Amino acid sequence: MEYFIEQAANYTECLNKIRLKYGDRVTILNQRSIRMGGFWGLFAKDGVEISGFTQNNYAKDVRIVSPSVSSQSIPQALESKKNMDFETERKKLVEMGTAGKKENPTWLKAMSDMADDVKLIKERLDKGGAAAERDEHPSLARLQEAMELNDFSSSFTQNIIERCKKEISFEGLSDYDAVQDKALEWIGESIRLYYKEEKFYKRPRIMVLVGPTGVGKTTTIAKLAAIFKIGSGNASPISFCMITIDAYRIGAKAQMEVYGDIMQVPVSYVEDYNDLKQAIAQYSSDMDMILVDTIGKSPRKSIELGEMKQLLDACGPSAEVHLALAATTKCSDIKEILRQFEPFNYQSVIITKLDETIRMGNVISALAEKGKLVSYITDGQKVPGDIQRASVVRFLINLEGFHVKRSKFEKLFPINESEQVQWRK
Ligand SMILES: Nc1nc2c(ncn2[C@@H]2O[C@H](COP(=O)(O)OP(=O)(O)OP(=O)(O)O)[C@@H](O)[C@H]2O)c(=O)[nH]1
Ligand SMILES: [Mg+2]
Repeated sequence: MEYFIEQAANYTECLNKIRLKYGDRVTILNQRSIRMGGFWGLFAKDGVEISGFTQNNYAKDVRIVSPSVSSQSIPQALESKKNMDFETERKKLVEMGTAGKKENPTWLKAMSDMADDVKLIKERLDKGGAAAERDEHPSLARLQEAMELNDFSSSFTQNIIERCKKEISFEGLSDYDAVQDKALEWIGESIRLYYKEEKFYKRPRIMVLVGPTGVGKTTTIAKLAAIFKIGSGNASPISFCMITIDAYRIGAKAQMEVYGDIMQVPVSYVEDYNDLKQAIAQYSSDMDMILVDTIGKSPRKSIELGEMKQLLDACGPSAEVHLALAATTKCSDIKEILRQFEPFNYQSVIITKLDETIRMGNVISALAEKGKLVSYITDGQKVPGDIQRASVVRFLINLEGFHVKRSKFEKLFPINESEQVQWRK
């Protein structure tokens, strides 16, 4: 009996290689995906490694029995396999082979247990052990972990990791600080901000907020109203009104009335397309801006969303639609909401409830993958205080486990001063 380890580009090729060298009477102990060649996962190619032993007495066909490492965790198992003393293993197998007559129940039980272990290891590797097995550079493994901690999607994370491999030299990778700075720069570049110069707005500027139930649309409308009432940055205060089509829900009218009273601005309630058209026509002559709050509909109710879309058509084609989204939503749900609200032709996304999460990777990944722009972020229940113009740095500093050099990133991603919200004390 002879122990062997063979590598090839794929499983079939590897098996052929083994058959050619050792014939058909071999027992396969283990197979695993590997990266062949290169350093630390750089320039390496995917491949397969099969280990086993030639077996003259028992095996008729190629078959899988077991490695003896399965009671360990996957990283431990992989590590101990890497460090395996093959000579000792070989001796163990020889002993098992000679002592292990087919009729020996202890031997058969051991073989059956080991086969179960192999199955377990394979399942675990299929689920996620593969990443641990890839033999990534320690800095890249650390970066990947940090990104996973922040709920970045796996495709977004992989893009960043691959970019590091392509664009950072081997020596460069050993400086983790520099690697995470580069990664932050690329993450920052993926965040696209919505910004439109004042001169491009048609008067009256109509701003509509749509979005799922309870994300903070009405509260955000009130916060925006406060910004326009007070004036932000260099912009002077403007005249505006609020319209809501959320007149039926218990408390909705009262909520809007309270904000209207605080802000001393007119509030209108509309029920259908004609009402809305009439209200807009009425306000158009003396208002600089009209803020339209909508009913929170679950993105799953596409028929109701369709009705709302028809109603909002009354605002005309120049109306600016913003989609409000809670930062606490998971990445796949954000992508689904972005898709469901597509018929509204929203120009930007407003991220609400930033204060309720420490993870921003979900939002950043989903917006980048769907190519969406972000205009405002809100981070608390206080009206008017908790709202800001979206900025790349604001997203970056929210990331857990990254050290963000604020001044460096503020230079890289400057904030347009005139657009900043400046609250008067
Ligand atoms: N923590 C936190 N809470 C917020 C934020 N914005 C809104 N809220 C709270 O979220 C809850 C729902 O806010 P609304 O403004 O009524 O949400 P909505 O989207 O208008 O809800 P519907 O009209 O029912 O769809 C309220 O309790 C708000 O105070 C925020 O940025 N952070
Ligand atoms: Mg509301």
